[in-house]
Amino acid sequence: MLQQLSQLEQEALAALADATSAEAVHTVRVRFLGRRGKLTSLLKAMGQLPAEQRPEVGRLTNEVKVRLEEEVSRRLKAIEEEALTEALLTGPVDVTLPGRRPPLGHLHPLTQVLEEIIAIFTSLNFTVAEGPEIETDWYCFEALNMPKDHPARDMQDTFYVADEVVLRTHTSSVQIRVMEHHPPPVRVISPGKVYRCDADITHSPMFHQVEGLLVDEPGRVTFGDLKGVLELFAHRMFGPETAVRFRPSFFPYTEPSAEVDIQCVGCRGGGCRLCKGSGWLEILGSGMVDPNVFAAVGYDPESVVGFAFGMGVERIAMLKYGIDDIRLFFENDARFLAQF
Ligand code: 2NM
Repeated sequence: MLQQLSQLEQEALAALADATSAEAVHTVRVRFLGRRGKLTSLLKAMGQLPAEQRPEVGRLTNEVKVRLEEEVSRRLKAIEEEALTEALLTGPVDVTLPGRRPPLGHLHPLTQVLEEIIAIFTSLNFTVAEGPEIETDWYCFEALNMPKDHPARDMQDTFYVADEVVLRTHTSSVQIRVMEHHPPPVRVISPGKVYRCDADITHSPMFHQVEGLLVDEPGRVTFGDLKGVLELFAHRMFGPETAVRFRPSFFPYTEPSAEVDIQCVGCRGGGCRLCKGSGWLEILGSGMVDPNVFAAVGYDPESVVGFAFGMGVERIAMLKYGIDDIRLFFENDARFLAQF
């Protein structure tokens, strides 16, 4: 009887070891431990044993039963783990792949270019001034040598908030405010949003400008200083090998006035679609501040000299990165923005 019991245990353990699925384990369990299983039959046969042997055999049979139940649980657990590992390694999920990093944002390309422009001028000891985006006619036009009947006002397609109140068309208005409150010397740039009633692939009704102003005593500021500062700016922004030229122009608030061109970044001067065949790209406007502007802010036009300049941040960014449509900056398409 005891030998039969031991044989039965070995047989059951071997069958469990061979069982590779949960169903197979269950079949083995029923075969040995079920109500009509082999172990149960053996227990029933115990009735034929001499009474003094029964407790000992009963105890051993029970021990075998417990051991086999434990082995059944172990096998089921092992099979489940194997199946999971197999599923993870061969299924649609590759657990050996590195995790996905959450996407990190960064500054908007216009903010990056704006900060770069500001860094160049602050390195030359210009300070930064800001002012209101809603301006009076005086700060936006009148003080800048553009009286009501001045043809230059037609050049500005202005958003009117009320009679005499406008969305600023340039940040020169900030420099008028600076000069009103500070005697010379003045060395300031004014970055910020400006508004013009205009919209196509190179014009947005809202865009960003940086204007600059330097005022000092006569003899301490010349057109040569203007050229030096703006050439340095162009070289830092577009590379030291970039050719720069000054071309005569007109602005109501400067005399003489000049537009600054750089050698085309698309063709290096040979002529292409970007520069419309000229080999040059306009990057900003500039000039020596008109005495009428100094008079308007209460400076003595005879005892101060200054230069000023203004640029569009979008235009600089478009030229620097070869972007052909200004609207890309404002559509917030992450596929565009992520490139900068
Ligand atoms: C430009 C071109 C030339 C300019 C003038 C002034 C001020 F307030 F001092 F008169 N600020 N900015 C200026 C001069 C702006 O932008 C194309």
